[in-house]
Amino acid sequence: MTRVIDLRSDTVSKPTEAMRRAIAAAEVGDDVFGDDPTVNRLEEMAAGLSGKEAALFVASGTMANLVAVMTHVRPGEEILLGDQSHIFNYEVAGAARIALAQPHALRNLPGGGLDVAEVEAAIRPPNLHTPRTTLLCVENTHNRCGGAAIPVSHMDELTALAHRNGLRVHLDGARVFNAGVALGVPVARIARDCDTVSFCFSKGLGCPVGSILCGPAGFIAEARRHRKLLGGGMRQAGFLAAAAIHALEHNIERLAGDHANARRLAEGLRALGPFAPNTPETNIVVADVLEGSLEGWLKSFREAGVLAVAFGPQRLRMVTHINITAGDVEEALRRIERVAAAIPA
Ligand code: TLP
Repeated sequence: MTRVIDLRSDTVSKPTEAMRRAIAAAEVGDDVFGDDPTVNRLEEMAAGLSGKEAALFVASGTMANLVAVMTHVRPGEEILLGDQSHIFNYEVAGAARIALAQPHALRNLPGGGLDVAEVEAAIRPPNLHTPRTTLLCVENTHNRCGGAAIPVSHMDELTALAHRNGLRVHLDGARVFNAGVALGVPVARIARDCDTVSFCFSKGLGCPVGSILCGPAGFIAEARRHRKLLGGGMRQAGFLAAAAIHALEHNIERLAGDHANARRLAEGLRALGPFAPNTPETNIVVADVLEGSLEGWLKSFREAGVLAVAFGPQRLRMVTHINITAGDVEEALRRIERVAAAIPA
């Protein structure tokens, strides 16, 4: 039986033996009572790493972003965000349906950022008729923009503009540790002027479950109420927090290897002809399909034991992660090459 090489997402990774031991050994308590020592330790660590006062452990990146938006805005206020952002495209319109915010999507630049003049023009001056613009959401790394790592200089431009105009800034940093490794700067520097930042343990960091929202202590206290409202108050969550602590201690530096694997994968795909991949800055490869149908390719890949996902009408995505070795990338490329050779020109 051929081993399946699963590149659908970094969310598919399974815990290492060492992480499983950390989970089994976790000291736990009821976190809704504030009694779980492992969750408390994780929240302190995450606050420290992101340069914020406090943090809140949540079930998912989607919950982190929703709780952030609910806590930042009052019903009827407007949030500015990229038209390629995860919050706008993939979170079941939670910001609109549950936080009652009006999302105003602005064109994402190819590198995942936003045009400063377009952001400025979108901020509404006070007027009886218009919604108040109160929040700017930024995503780094940027998933749909091929895992682009947004440089600190652009983060600073956007936060300065937002703050000059009285807006707050939330960073969806689901993969912000990939950004930190790619840019060679601490996560606290990337998020320095963002009011809040969320990041995921269940992606490149290799955990089974969990994300975290970091920000000022008062904000996090209110966010804790919103997490409870959403049904996200977990009890002996220390089992999950233990995995996250293990990941923060062991799985950050290794992300550079995932990035190298993604670059090699993109290079190999490009050499085949029918695909036009990005030049990955982090662990995400997106490739336009130039010949043949996307569905046809995905099916042939699957039959050859390589899993990828559709990421647009004629685009596929492959993501490297902790369970994918450099050898797996070479094997995936060999399988794809065989598939491509079998398809008549
Ligand atoms: N992204 C998933 C899918 O939903 C597309 C993936 O496989 O990449 N922010 C960003 C930037 C994300 O990429 C994701 C997940 C989330 C938030 C949401 O995280 P979860 O899946 O934990 O709710």
